[in-house]
Amino acid sequence: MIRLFVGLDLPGDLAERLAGLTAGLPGARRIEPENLHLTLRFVGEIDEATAADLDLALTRVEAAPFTLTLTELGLFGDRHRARTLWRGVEASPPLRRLAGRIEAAATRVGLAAETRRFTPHITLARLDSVRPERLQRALAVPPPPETLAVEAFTLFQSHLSPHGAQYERLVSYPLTA
Ligand code: 2AM
Repeated sequence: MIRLFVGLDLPGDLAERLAGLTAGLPGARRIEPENLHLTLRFVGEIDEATAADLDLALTRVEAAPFTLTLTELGLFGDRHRARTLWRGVEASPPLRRLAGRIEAAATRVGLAAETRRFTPHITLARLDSVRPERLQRALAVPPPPETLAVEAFTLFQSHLSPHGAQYERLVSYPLTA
């Protein structure tokens, strides 16, 4: 079995700037710049044969390159406990289209359809029981504008460990006009 997801890799300089946004935040376990990414489709544990089928289906996904705009900082969690700090991404039509085609590829190879709404984001830090109000001041400052030129998408393998997950880039699928 192999734990996979499909996402967008980030250029190193952008990843460094994004990682810098969470420096010094209370209770934040920062994601290392080389692990930052945007998930388009979480796959989870699948067998090697299905992974090979998925790879083939992903090579057939067609989409033109496009540019993404990064948006605000935000939190997942609840009123009492923030769990994840992320930078949002504009859910533009080309991004939705690409995610939709990847979803279609995933269901074609027999994966269960994704039922959760697509909320594109780049997770920057995991938070240890931080009360959301402790982060309000940091989140109120708009982060510097950033864009991302999307010229490929990537199949990642997730390696879980007690020190946090490491994401290995397995295959890059170029977008062509
Ligand atoms: P997250 O950053 O919001 O946690 C690898 O785990 C990537 O897949 C992460 O970006 C994670 O999003 C995303 N993901 C989506 N659904 C997931 C799930 N059910 N379990 C683990 N990761 C998931």
